[in-house]
Amino acid sequence: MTTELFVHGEVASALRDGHPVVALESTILSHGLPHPRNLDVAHRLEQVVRAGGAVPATIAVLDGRPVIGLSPAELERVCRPGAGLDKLSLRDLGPAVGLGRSGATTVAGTSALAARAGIGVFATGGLGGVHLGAAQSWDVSADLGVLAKVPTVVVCSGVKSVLDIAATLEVLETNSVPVLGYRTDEFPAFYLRSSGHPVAWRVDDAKEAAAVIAAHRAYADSGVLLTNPIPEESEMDRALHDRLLADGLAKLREDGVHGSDVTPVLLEHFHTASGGVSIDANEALVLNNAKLATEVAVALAARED
Ligand code: PSU
Ligand code: MN
Repeated sequence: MTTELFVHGEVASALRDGHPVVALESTILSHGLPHPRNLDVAHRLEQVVRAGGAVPATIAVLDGRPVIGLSPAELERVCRPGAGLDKLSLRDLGPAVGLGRSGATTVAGTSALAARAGIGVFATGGLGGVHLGAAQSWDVSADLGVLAKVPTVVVCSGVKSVLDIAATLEVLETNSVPVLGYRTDEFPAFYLRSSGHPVAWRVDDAKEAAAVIAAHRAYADSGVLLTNPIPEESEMDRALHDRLLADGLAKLREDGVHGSDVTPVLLEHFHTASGGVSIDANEALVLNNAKLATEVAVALAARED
């Protein structure tokens, strides 16, 4: 067994030369999007990062080895139906590596590995958060705890309204994680551009975001959350959204789903019950986040500090 990271050659040389690198997670591919769309999205995410002038590094654990920057064959493996990949949060990395397993990494798992590799900017779709009813279930995603202690920048479209958004924002505040709205004053709700909850800080371009991130680094070891609303033309109809949400929550209760299965089961419900509308929305927002993350990584690399 080795706990060493396997950093793909292209990623390693970019890091060595101070060129911008953007980390991408794999749970959204293996557990969040259906095949073969997931592979298409995986390729397009990497293309968006390259087109913006950075090197993409999709992250997963394969056969007990944390891989930073999946090869085309590895990307295909992660997206393959029935690949049997576990969903790996930070608590799962030790067991997966120690036992020689394979799994896709969540925001928590990806951020932790990316930071170890020296990659500070990471793009995803939605962040995990405080689940509705958490006062009883204690279901609070480890994504929040990792943002509290890992110096990462997570670019996402907020959290889904299947979560308790107000409580999620409180936990981020408690953990000294600045939440930035990109060209918005309101925290986005994934399929919808706004949750109705204000963000504390707003930035209007990547340069401003980079200035905030660089300054934050001087005072704190926590991460930064840069929230980017779904593009207007891809926003989901609110009535459809509300119906899917109510039905999805009822299904969770009926089927007794809990723990790490909650998010994948809800996503699957959204995808089938909307006839694919939610998949289009998901794809549009994650590509848009990869584009912004790339701009921020480029702006950070261009700074002198
Ligand atoms: N939200 C999404 N799509 C996703 C996830 C969240 O819209 O694919 C995934 C991410 O990998 C996130 C994880 O880090 O679910 C959070 O899961 P949990 O709530 O079990 O921590
Ligand atoms: Mn959970």
